[in-house]
Amino acid sequence: MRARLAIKQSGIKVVLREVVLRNKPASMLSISPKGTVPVLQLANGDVIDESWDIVHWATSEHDANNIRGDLKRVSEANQWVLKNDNEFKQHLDHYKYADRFPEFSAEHYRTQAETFLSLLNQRLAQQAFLLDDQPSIADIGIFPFIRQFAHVDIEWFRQTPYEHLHRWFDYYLSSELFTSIMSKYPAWEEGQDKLLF
Ligand SMILES: N[C@@H](CCC(=O)N[C@@H](CS)C(=O)NCC(=O)O)C(=O)O
Repeated sequence: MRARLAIKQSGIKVVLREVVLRNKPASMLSISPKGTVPVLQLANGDVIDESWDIVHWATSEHDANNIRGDLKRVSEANQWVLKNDNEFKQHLDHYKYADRFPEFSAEHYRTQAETFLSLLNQRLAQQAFLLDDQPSIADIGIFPFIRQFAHVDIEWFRQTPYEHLHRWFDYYLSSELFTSIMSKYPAWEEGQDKLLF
């Protein structure tokens, strides 16, 4: 989702092939054997198969909405996303799939994840977005994970005291950007007409 958000924001057009994970196309596995999505193949044949790398590629190529900024901003965004991907994501997965991790309760995993929520909330109490008062790659890099977390138990999430995080979350949830990337596409099949995203 962060790759789609970044590509949309950048203004670049790519050809989209919707993948159903239980039926990964051989052509995808041949260029990225690790078998995760998203995968982006460039015109020169190079392959980028990490979502955050795709965010960097798209916003470096073209940054129609100026969400990338200078090196200092990029480096700060990297630190936030590293924290998200290395720490929060694990707690999120445990919370979301708590039945697969029965050593502890879902509430336990949720409490662990809350450390990150609280950090985001503190930051968002001081400014509109994660890096400053302008949207950045950090915001679109992290929003999809907060959305996943919130939807495990949206009523619980809504009654938490993280009011600044709620405001930021609602901003992205109701944004045209988010709506524009949520369209459903049919699974790609060999011979299908090219679909521009
Ligand atoms: N670190 C990778 C993680 C990608 C990832 O795990 N994607 C999931 C879908 S959201 C996936 O493709 N899983 C493979 C599967 O379920 O077979 C990235 O950010 O691109």
